[in-house]
Amino acid sequence: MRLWLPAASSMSHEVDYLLIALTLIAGAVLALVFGLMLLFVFKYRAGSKVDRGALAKKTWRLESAWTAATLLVFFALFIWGANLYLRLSQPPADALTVYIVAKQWMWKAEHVGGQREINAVHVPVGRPVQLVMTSEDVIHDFAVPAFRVKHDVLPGRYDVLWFRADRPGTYDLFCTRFCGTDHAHMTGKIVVMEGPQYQQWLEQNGTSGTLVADGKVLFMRYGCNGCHGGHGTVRAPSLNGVYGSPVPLSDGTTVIADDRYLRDSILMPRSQVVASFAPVMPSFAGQISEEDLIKLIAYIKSLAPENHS
Ligand code: HEC
Ligand SMILES: [Cu+2]
Repeated sequence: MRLWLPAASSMSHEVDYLLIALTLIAGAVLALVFGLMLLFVFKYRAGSKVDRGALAKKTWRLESAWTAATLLVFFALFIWGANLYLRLSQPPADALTVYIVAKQWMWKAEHVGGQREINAVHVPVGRPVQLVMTSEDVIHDFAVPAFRVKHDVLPGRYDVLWFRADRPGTYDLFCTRFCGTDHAHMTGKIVVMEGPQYQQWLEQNGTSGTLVADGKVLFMRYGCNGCHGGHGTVRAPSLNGVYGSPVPLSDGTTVIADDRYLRDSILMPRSQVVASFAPVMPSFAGQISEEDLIKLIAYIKSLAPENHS
């Protein structure tokens, strides 16, 4: 029997250290409090012959010293935990994107090259991978214990989780949010491969169209190019180079155009209107499936910045 989970990602040891430290400190506090309590219960039990006379004097020095010490220890733990949490929630800029669509009761994965799989995700070793995830029905939760990562997957929005797998192998994927009758069977495998094998896998599973190529077709089919093509009658912002760049909005704020922003722009255009444009873009909510959305977004991401020469 294995007592400790395999550790297969760049963050797994750090998460383990934090967990061990928290357990040890909580254990020490528990032992101290309960130890003293039991000691006094025994020592001052009814009828025992001990001096109950002179009560110890309260000293402010002692009071403030132990209060400050406790505060410091727990504050240090907070900083440690918050720092790790923030790094776990910030995918590196060079991360490879894989799209995940959850539904009762399966995981669908789509790679940028158009490769699709169900209840499995193939990733290369040693490279940061970010999963852009959404659900077609209820709330699910993507959890890979060997990587020490888990994240809720919600309908109607994108949630991002990232990891860097450091050891080739096959690792369990679980849904850890109770999501209906077959929740317990909503499992899968993360297959971590060496670079060359991964390339081979990509080639063998390549389909006719990449996400970008399919997205381009959809961009025409849904009539996006009528406004965003640059020669329509409606004035709409050019989408070239928009991904990853700051977008000034009509309410005076600025957002960085990430996957989430692009998604919201298509489904809820009124929620974030680009500064100096009229809010005339129709909402496509309910008309575009999650899989088509992924393709449209992949296509928009592929549009290179314009040359302002
Ligand atoms: C009727 C014209 C029209 C159509 C059709 C249209 N859009 Fe738009 N779109 C606009 C306008 C105008 C804006 C700027 C105002 C706003 O943000 O709502 C915009 C904004 C956007 C933005 C944000 C751009 C930025 O610079 O931040 C994205 C992304 C986008 N549209 C994608 C699409 C996609 C994908 C489609 C097709 C599914 C589409 N649009 C269809 C008019 C249109
Ligand atoms: Cu689930």
